[in-house]
Amino acid sequence: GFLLNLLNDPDFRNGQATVNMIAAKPELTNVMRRRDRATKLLRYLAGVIVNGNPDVKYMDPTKTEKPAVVPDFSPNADYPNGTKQLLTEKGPREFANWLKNEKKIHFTDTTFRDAHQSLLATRMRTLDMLNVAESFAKNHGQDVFSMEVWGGATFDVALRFLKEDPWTRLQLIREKIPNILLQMLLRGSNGVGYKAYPDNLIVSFIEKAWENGIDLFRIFDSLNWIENMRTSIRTVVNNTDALAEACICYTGDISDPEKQKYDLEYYVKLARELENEGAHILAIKDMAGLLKPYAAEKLIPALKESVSIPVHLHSHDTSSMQSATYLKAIEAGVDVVDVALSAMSGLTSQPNFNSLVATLQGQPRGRDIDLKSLDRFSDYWEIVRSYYYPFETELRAGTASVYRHEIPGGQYSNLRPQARGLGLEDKFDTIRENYRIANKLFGNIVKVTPSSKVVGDMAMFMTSNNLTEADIRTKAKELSFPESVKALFKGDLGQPYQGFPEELQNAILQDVTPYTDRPNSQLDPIDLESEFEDFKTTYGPYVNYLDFLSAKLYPKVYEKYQEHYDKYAMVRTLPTWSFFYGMKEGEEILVNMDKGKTLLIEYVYKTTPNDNGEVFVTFKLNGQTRTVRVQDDS
Ligand code: 3PY
Ligand code: ZN
Repeated sequence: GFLLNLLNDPDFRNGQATVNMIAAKPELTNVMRRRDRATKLLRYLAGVIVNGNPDVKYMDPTKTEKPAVVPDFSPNADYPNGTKQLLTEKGPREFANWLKNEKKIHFTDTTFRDAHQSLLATRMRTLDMLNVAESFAKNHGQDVFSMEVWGGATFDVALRFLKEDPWTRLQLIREKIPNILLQMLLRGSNGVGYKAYPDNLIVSFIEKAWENGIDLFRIFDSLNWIENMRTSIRTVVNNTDALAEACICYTGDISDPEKQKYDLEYYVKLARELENEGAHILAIKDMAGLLKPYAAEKLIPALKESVSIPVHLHSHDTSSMQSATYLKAIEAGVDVVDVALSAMSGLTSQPNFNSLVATLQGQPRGRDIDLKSLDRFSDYWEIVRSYYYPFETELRAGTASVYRHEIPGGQYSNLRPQARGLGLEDKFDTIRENYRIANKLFGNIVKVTPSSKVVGDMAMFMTSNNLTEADIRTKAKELSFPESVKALFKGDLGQPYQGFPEELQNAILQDVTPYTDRPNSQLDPIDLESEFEDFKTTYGPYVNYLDFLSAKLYPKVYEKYQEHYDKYAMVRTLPTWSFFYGMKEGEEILVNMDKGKTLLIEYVYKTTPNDNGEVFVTFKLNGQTRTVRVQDDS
């Protein structure tokens, strides 16, 4: 029983480390560990009850938790076959051909990734996705082309703020959604981080992401520099059976004669190159929502004529016009569009799935989807979204200003809290304008993670130091620029189209010599095997190879995550309301630890702090009284 239980435990299930762990700790029993984990969860809850969750900056006492209703499904019924089965049957090349010949439009649902990254600062917890995943896959498994569930900022935020393991998230989602393609966003050589990593780390990361559930890798580079995407595309194509979807990041405006740098020819050429690199699917990644309807009407047919692979369109509705863009794109023959369920759509997120389905009903490219059911899933998300109120952005309406500043959706929603953090909230308009100016000074670059962050850093720098465009041009040699700006100009993110503006580059870099080859070729490969052995020596027998990869990508974040895990165990199992806001006296929660094992936790009361500032918090754990001591930080 012990071995099987352990192997079934998703937190310990991945990789050879499981075997090592048993070998190293034969005396360990599952029961002991479970009891220990329950105690740790009580310690976590007591901490939040007394001191709050450090990630929640303000708590609104008028808000209360409402139950989110999961739409009906039969736990015993089979999943309908979907694109996952089709990919397995056909293989990636033939699957892409099938997609290209489809008459009806296909939908990617971004609710589990980009939607919450762009609306809720990426804070959506695994639990809230898992609760609805099986029902969605059973009710709509035949309706959805893919679900974007991983990558982008989710990896970092899961570890850093939610204190949960992103790999476990992927495994659990895969388990509940065995029939729909699972998609991730990969920043090429930057992986799921903000800088270039050694090639062999990227290769290993992709292989493991595939083994753990990813079927479609959407690969981009923040400067549209193919050199930074090649390793990723090749790895997906040669080392996995997944789909390699390569992106052109859309910037500027091909319909604006004033914005000539990135014209139709530029995109067509890039698309052809990506096809030649071996991509199965081409994506247009419109990260800021700049692709206007009439521009789409030109771009889509031009791309469809120039490449023979299917075309997948991604946009953000910051301007509020992007459903019109989708309609034009669908009429022009785009193969797949990215949407989010109503309650998680709009503004800096993707256009509205439900409404687009309704709009296309009875039309030649429309799909026959049970809209009432789809709406029930939106209802679920509407309630769940309310659990995340501290992370909501202040945006109330779409804005045409996006065409001027070109700030990506995910970044735009983050900019105000970031400005607040720097004491610049009342200068938000200046920051947006400085973002535009910074981009101009940089020579009008593609702006998406991580290049967008550099432009954002520059905008903050200009704003907090009251610097104008003329100041930068004339005084650049005397200024101490943010590190990220220096790194960009040095070549650490790769080479922008048509190069860097030389004068500014010289002024920023001073004595440092820039380089023009791939940032990865500046980095030595990692000795993965021996470093993994060292890693296990440092962190003990419980860690596995996937943890090791997390630690290689985010060393400090991983270390903190591991400390948290050692103290508080699997906090991802706690209901979201308790995780963020603690509990009320007399409240009871159910916590599903692992298969079939449930804890019933009641919060009974807490003492006032004693002279040492200690508070004693009393719970009932499955009916037994337990008291936890917490230091009051106030
Ligand atoms: C990311 O890289 O996280 C993005 O969503 C870019 O648009
Ligand atoms: Zn996006």
